Amino acid sequence: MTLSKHWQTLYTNVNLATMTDGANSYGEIIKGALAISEGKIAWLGKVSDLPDVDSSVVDIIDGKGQWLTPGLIDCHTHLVYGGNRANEFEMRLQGKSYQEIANAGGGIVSTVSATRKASEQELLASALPRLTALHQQGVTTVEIKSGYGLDTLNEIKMLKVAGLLAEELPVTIKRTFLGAHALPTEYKDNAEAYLDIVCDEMLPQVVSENLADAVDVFCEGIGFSLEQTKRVFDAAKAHNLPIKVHAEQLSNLGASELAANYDALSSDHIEFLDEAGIKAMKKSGMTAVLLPGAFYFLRETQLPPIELLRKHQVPMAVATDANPGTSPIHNIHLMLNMACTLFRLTPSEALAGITCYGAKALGLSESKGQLAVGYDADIALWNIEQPAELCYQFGVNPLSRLIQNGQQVLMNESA
Ligand code: DI6
Ligand code: FE
Repeated sequence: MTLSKHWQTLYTNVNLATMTDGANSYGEIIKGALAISEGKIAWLGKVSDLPDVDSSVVDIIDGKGQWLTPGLIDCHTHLVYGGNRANEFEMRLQGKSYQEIANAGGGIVSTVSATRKASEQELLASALPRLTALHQQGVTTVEIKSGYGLDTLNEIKMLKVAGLLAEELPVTIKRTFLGAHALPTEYKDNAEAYLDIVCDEMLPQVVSENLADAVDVFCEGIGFSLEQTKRVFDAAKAHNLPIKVHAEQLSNLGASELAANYDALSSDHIEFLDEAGIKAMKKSGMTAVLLPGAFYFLRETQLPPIELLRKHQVPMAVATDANPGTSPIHNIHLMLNMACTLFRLTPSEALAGITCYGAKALGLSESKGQLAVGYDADIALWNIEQPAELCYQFGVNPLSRLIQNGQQVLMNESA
């Protein structure tokens, strides 16, 4: 009996970027094949090493020399929200800063009022095209944060909508509770009382309804202080939820180091991260999530400490940060390009950032983000001649097929 008896699908005559070697290389297999069984990758290797395959049982697909990569992972988004902030975009172009707009009652809290007004159905309808855009670019896993409800009812509503999106599209959704994103106006001068609600009311309810896979905090001058962040981390820990943090985006408050003490999954943004923070992240096995869309959109000049992250071998993920205020960009291909052009990542580092390290930032590195036997068969087929094309060109979509859990979910003949 050959192995292939159990296979459902075999992609043959493909090149593979397995992404099993971190950012060091694409983990290439040239003239390869990949077999799927029961939603998992069952075999991969050179075509010349393929066992006999019974074509009456196995669906054989000729990849015609195209490239397979893991399905892409966008590990940091806020893509469920009401309204938009084009007006603030105009204000910024007239000279106001993001912080000035936030302090004047715009910014996150303006999206909060639009999100509170929207029904579940309205939020679902507005989020769907954003998720569809990512899906059509080859994304098979997306993380979505709450944080525009800022009261129990509306935070729960956002997380429910994020869950409903997975019924609309074949995308794996991981949800993150970001109740500590900003202070709602009704608690303007009373952060501690708001955090009582976050920790003692929202979080227990989110946990009891199983609505989140992780907890995040925006630790920043315009967000929450280090002490306040610690409160939320303690509450997350008490509920056994993994921690993520928006840290060191506009200043260095030491939130990455704090998060490292809580064995957090990732610290995200990190333009102002210092070497002490990087060492702490390395020690606790955290992932650095780079968000070039927000850097670009805010016209930041402080670059994340890429060279130090490399030196200390902290894995770097890359994500869209899709949100209405600082990264209204629902395009993972553009993030690949920006990670290279703005942050000087190599194409293999950038691709690792939205595959194996995107998975790691979500605690999924054992099941997603790599082409390896036993991993989920979330796979993208690209009409490209070399993997660097995914980073190099932008605006033409070379995705020709997308497979999620072993099922083909997209096919684009014209790619
Ligand atoms: N950092 C960000 O980039 C987003 N949230 C955060 O904590 C911005 C959210 C917004 O401006 O709506
Ligand atoms: Fe964010």
